Amino acid sequence: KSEQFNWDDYLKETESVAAPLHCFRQSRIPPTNDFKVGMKLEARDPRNVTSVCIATVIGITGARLRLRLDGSDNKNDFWRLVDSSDIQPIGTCEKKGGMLQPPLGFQMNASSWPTFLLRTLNGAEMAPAAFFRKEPPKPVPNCFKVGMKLEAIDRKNPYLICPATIGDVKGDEVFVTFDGWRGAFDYWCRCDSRDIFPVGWCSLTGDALQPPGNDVSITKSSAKIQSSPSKVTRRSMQSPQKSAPVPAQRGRKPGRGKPPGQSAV
Ligand code: MLY
Repeated sequence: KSEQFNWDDYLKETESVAAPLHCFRQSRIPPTNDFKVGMKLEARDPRNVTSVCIATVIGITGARLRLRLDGSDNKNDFWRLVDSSDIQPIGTCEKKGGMLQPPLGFQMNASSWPTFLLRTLNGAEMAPAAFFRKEPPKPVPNCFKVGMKLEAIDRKNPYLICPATIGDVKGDEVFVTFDGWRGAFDYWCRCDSRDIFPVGWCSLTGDALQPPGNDVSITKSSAKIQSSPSKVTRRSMQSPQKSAPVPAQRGRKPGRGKPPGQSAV
């Protein structure tokens, strides 16, 4: 029933261009993902970035892993690329003279951490070192331009990757705007963020790219397509009144993007 989102058509219909590959801190060919659910690794605690913790692979999605810190709850899962510098094989921390830390919100008494750690690692299936890929180099300088299209992680729903447009550029930062969502999910990030991908990324990794939302203020270029009714026109040119009864799972309040330096995480 719902037509498949197609970048080639969408770029034509919105008269826009894809941001060039070399703008992104992503490998030209997405890294292969050999990890399996249940494998353990070391990961930087996203809520306490000075800590390296034990994490378990809870899910696999494209070139990303869904991770959960051992000893933490199931409400703080996070996603990392297999070539992220936030993850490493078990043993790396110790080799570097560091100590594995309990995650923020460790569910047991802090004094039970050493025992918990031993039990967690005993007989654990550790992800082989060869599965971890080297992080690609930083692109220099920021070569994004306003209006360029990309695929971006929705930071409020980080399992989702969505069609997006560069809304602004300031120094090393870009303003990522989500097509069809009226600014509610937009954020500023560094141009070398690992959360943004070139057009076509999801189709290469096998991730499901979300279709654009229904809301009007999709992109500045949407005005151009008023004369040519098309798939995109239907999706993006509805009047606000018409698009008001959106499906429940899309019922977010419209909001404004944040100014630079306050990127929503
Ligand atoms: N359940 C979510 C879905 C919103 C997703 C928006 N992304 C795709 C930009 C919500 O309505 O909050």
